[in-house]
Amino acid sequence: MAIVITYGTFDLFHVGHSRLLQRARSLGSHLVVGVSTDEFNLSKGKRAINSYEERREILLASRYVDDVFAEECWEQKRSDIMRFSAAIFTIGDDWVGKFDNLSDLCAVVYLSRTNGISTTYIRNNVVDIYNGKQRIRDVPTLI
Ligand code: C2G
Repeated sequence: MAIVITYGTFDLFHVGHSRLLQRARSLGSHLVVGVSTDEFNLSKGKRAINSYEERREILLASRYVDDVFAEECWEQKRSDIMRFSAAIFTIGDDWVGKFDNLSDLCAVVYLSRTNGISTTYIRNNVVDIYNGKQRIRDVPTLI
C-alpha cells in the first residue's frame, strides 16, 4: 500500500487541480492532501476566496483523495511524511526542485501542471468570462 502525499491551496477548485490529484493518486494506493490553512496562505501572500473548511470539504469529495489535513507551515512536510508513512511526495512542476530535500524520506515526483488555467486567472477574469468578453483559455483536453 503506497501512500502518496501532496499539498496545496486548491482555491476555486478547477480542472488543473483535479488532474493533479488524479495523477498523484495513480502513483500509489492512497492519497493524503495537506490543504493550506487561511493563515498559512496569508504567509504565502495569498488570500483564498474559498475558506479552508470549504476547500477541505471540496477535496474530500474528490474520488482521488483519501484524507485531508491542515498545512500550517512550510516546515511540517518531513513530520507529515513520517506520520502518514508516505512513500511518495508529489506536487506540480511549478515547484520543481524545491522539495528535493525530502528525497531521503520518500520518492519526490514533480507532475506537469495543466496549462491554460489557474485560480489567479479565474479570479481576475470571471466576470468578463461570464459576460463573454473573455474566454477561459483553451485547456488542453485530457489525453
Ligand atoms: N496545479 C496544476 N495545474 C494548474 C494549477 C495548479 O497542476 N493549472 C497544481 C499545482 O502545481 C499544485 C496543486 O495543483 O501541485 C495545487 O495548486 P495550488 O493550490 O496553487 O497550490 P500552491 O499554492 O502551489 O501550494 O507547500 C506547498 C504549497 O502548499 C503549494
